[in-house]
Amino acid sequence: MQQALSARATYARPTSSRTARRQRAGRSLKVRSMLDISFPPKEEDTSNGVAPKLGVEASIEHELKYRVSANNTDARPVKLYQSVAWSVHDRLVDAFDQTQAYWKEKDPKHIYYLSAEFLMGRTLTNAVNNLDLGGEYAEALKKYGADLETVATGELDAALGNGGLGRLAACFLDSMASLDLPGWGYGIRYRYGMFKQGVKDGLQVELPDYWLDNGNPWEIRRPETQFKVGFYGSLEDGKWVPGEEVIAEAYDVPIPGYKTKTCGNLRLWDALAPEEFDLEAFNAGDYSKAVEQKRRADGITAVLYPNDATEEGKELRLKQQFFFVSASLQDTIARYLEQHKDLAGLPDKACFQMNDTHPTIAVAELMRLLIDEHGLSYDDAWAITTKCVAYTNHTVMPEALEKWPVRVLAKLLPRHMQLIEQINSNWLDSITGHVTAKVEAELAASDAEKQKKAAAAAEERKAALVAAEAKGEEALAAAKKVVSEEEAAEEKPADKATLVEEKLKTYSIIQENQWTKGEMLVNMAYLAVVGSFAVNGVAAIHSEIIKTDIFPHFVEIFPERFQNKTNGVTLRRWLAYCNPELSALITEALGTDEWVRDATLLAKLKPFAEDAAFRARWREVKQQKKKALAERIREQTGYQVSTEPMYDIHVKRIHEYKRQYMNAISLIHRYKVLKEMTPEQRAKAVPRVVVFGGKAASAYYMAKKIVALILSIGETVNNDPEIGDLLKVVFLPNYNVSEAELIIPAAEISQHISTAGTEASGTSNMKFALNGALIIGTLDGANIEIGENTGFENLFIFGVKADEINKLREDRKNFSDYDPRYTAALQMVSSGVFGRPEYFEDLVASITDMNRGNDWFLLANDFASYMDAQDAIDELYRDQEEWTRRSIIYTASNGFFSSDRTIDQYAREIWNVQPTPQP
Ligand code: NBG
Repeated sequence: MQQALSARATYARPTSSRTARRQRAGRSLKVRSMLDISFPPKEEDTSNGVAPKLGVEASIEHELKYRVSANNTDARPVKLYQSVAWSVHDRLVDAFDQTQAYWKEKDPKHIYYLSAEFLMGRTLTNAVNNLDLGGEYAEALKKYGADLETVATGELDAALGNGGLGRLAACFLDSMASLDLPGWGYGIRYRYGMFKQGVKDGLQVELPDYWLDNGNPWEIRRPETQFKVGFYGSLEDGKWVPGEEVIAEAYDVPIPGYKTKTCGNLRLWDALAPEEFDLEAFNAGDYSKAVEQKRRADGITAVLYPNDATEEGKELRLKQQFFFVSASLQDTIARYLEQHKDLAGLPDKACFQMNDTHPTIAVAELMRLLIDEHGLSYDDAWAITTKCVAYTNHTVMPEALEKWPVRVLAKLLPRHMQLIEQINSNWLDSITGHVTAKVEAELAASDAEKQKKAAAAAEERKAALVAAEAKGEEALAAAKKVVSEEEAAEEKPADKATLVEEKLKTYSIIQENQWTKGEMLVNMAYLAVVGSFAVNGVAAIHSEIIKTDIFPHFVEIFPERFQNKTNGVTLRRWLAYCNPELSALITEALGTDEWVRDATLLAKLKPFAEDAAFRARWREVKQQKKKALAERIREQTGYQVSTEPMYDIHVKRIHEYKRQYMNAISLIHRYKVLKEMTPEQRAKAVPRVVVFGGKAASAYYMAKKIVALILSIGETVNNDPEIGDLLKVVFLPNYNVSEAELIIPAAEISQHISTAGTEASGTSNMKFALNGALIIGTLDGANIEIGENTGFENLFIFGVKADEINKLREDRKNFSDYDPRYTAALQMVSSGVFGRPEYFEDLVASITDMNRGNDWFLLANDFASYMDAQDAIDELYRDQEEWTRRSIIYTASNGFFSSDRTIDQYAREIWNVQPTPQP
């Protein structure tokens, strides 16, 4: 049947041939193309132009001449990059084919990581080093007067993700392959990735990201692996007849493990029209109809997360989710059935990890495939589904916990809506006993209380009547009236059935929209919890919060389902490769580079923190990285920044909960203080370069204003001759993985200052810590575990705690304790010190005017303690020896946050997937 794994690569997207068209229109889409059998046996295969047996140097030359068509003497950087990349590609394909063939033979259980996002960044450096070819490539490139680092900058980032969630998925793939775990990622091949962020007239602008423009040497197109995915339509005799169909076509991205033969896979789906071009319509002059199908298919894989503020946007996003989930499940089932007779054993061979709620339609789609396509009974299908599917929650922010209107789901996926109704009704039936018992217990408790009260009231009334009787008939009549009114008003015993019904609603997967009466919603997180065998949060505190605040009633029913898996990052990309200088120093100190694989070895660095000579070398490296960042800042913004000041970094998606705004306000205060200082005082001040980076979602009104405010502060401060090098405020546009690789090693202090209880984990905090940046942060997400590992005394912790938040929010309207520094800074914004006061009006009001915003993220509450922490930072920075000592302690203490550790835990405690290395 399917030959995807052994088939050789196809590089360009071919113009649609008649064969291909017929193939796509055909009923069975799992077509083995004629091409598969015409390949020569593997040993003689030179069909890619280059046999990987060619040495590195020869293969680069070959690619340069034949694939990239550049003359090697005038090889421009991008062309050189392309040739190098293609030569690495060929080596990857070999590793890939061998691994996949081996796994096919051994047939181990696989993990399939379903994710709408994979924020891969660049591939070249990672691939070369994981394949352990760094030395050979460096040598070969000498001929061109180039080094790998420079050549690597010719690559465009694969930005198929928004932020931490997508980058985590990418780190996980690296760790899965490095630990020899049979696993694939599954996602969408977005043609334009995420938008590119530019700055124009002091505002963020969004530009399309044409990341595929120069071709993509890291993917292998699989025209022989296609699946039909349906949408809309109706149910006829219980069977779904879709009203629209597209074809999902696979692209494989090999994922090389670190110094192992194992090469995993990320399979991304592209959408094709069954009939790309309607010649009849074209000939009849209807040109737009002629390409209508293609246009619609293209829309599905065009961009990551289209704005979902409109109904159309919502539908498109759900369409994307279903598209990749359906193709991925069909694909795994097809591969499974190549080797197994019936689907009962699927849970022994496949686990689907749902990365947040985006892929949770998988629960319904797996049910549909098992029942409608493979003839299983509902109960058998449910037993299989709930053994195969696991769910990771990545957020407690209500707006990111997806809820699809029943209306939208029923229109787009009528059969799935029907299945979800059935799943929900079975679920509610299964817990009615539990809920009834709960209601009865509550009633019993409140009844005893009520009976006591009722008896006392009855006694009082009796006494009143007796007293009134003594006063005469009139008084008695009046008293009787009062008594009968009181008795009528007395609380009726609650109706148990109604109470049970009300309570059941809180467990229901389908719920009424609390803001729009009558609108019914499918709560995807609830569907995920009910359909999964394991549910996990991504940091210790977050896993507790999801148990107490998000799913408490589900915890009652299946407490064993809930787990924690604290996030991690790959030390390959985030230390070894992005900071080779520091890595060399670590390796020298430890006498081995084994720490790249076994991060616990970093702990052995601790004694070096006490060694002054080592500290000096540590500082030298930091200085070198600061220099590189300063250069980047100049290129990108035109600002010249010195490398002497403290480098203070705040990079992540722009969000009110992440509180870049609070940092901005603190900088206004810092500016004000510096302005008010005498020259003597200024000479003693601790200078800082403060770097922000991050994208604001295109429709996020406040976030865009926050970006504008930071840019405006920079504009004023950086051009103020009185301030000079004492303070620079820089907004580096288009923060992405490659920028992060440059920024993080240069950081001396990094900010992770979300309102406690809002940041599920954070992962950049781990990267900064491993690169020896100190942390200023709240007791939120993984900051807490970083504090536990590093020693809280080495962090700058401030702010209210997660368990105080609800109360403080309730009290916001009465809040009056505004810090004068906060008020004065905001006053400067309102009075136009940074320009455009009207533009910033709403932003200021959002944290000062309880009628217009309500400071939901508690900036006012935390500001004073934030400033104290900032003062402590300045103070410590004066003592460079102590600062460096701590920096080393950070790197030494945080090996725990290697994604190898995280993935090992997932593999053992959730997936039950075993390492399967090749001999
Ligand atoms: C993000 C959280 C981060 C966390 C990453 C990875 C979403 C929905 N969640 O705190 O905000 O580090 O997931 O787990 O993007």
